[in-house]
Amino acid sequence: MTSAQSTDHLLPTPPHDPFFRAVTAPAFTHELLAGLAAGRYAAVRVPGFLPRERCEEVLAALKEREFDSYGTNRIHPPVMRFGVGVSDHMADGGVADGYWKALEGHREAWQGLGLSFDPFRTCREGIAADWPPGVAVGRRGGREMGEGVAREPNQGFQVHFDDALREYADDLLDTPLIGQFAFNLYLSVPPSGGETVLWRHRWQPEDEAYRLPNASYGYDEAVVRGAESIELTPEVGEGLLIDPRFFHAVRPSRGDRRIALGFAVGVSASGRLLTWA
Ligand SMILES: O=C(O)CCC(=O)C(=O)O
Ligand SMILES: [Fe+2]
Repeated sequence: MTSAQSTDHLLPTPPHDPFFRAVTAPAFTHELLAGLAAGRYAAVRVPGFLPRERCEEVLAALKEREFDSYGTNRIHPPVMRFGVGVSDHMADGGVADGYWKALEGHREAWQGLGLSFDPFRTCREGIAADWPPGVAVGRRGGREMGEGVAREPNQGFQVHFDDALREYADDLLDTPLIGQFAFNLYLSVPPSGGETVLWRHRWQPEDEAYRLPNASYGYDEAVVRGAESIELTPEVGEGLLIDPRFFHAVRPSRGDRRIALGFAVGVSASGRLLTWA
């Protein structure tokens, strides 16, 4: 036996934070949402959150349509999407007028799919089914924000975090938020790759040294070096809520499209959940 083999079992196990974990459950319960907001969990997964027939209906309709690409300077490698997200319409720390105009086209495009149900409403209401303060689409200046987008990051998402408090100069929504989640519902997943990775690292000022060039949303992966991580392989129909202030990434897909419905979820001071995209 070589000395390497004989001492393998003596290698120190890296320390683990018991609160940095993904829980899998049959539904998004009050305890799980409160725990995610409080920092007791990093992610909550609900397999079969949207029944398979419903996933297939939305996927079949989306597959007939052309997806657009996100602004390719900021989002590189390109991510395809169907629908409008506010991140493409940020201007001077606020939201450009073009967002509201683009949302009109977005609503027409989603209505044009002719679905038998509203997938964003179904997801939103499913998340809040055991959350008495309820859920609504967030508003800005009295106007309703976008409900969600279908995103296709076949070449992955760079390491990044999402935090509306840091991304916008003032409150993004009319109601200030005391917590934030990111929601994804997977409609199509590749046979390999496409994992969502979360790191136990939140943004700190020194991290700006790792920001990728050209006003990218992403950071060099060295920014999370040494941090504990969780890798999640999405399943069709799964609903996932994460704490998006942890740095996260999506790995490139191989073999099939990776398409997810997504929106941001804020927790308002009254406890009401407010979504936007
Ligand atoms: O597609 C995913 O699994 C995560 C995408 C992401 O970055 C987010 O939802 O904030
Ligand atoms: Fe993200």
